[in-house]
Amino acid sequence: MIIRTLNEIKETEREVFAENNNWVSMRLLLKKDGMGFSLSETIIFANTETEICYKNHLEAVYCIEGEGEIETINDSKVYPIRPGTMYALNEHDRHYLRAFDKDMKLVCVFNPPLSGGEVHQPDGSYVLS
Ligand code: 9YT
Repeated sequence: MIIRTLNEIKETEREVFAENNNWVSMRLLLKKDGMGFSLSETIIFANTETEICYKNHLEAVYCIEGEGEIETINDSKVYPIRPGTMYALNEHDRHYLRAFDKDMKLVCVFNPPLSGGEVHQPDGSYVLS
């Protein structure tokens, strides 16, 4: 059994900030934990826009606090994100993720799992490792 709290992983290698400071990800489960997926609590900071395209991963995201939106770049469709909303990037969808005027708190699952220190590359993806 693995038991882990946010308090324990704060200020460790499992607390990862975006290079542009748009978000912080608390990586509760990583590849080395052997679950076959990773699990993060991510704060998307208020009034930010992040371009993302996880070409090497599938990600499911569940919003528990704050409000924002996703805009898919291929077709310019906009989807509101608020507590209780889940989105799954099952087509490796390129998108903008925007948080409105409060921080947005998200629970994020990646398959394959993240290894640790991933931050977005210029194309919005994470390296597969
Ligand atoms: C929603 C999203 O992908 N945000 C970026 C951080 C990511 N959730 C992560 O690395 O945990």
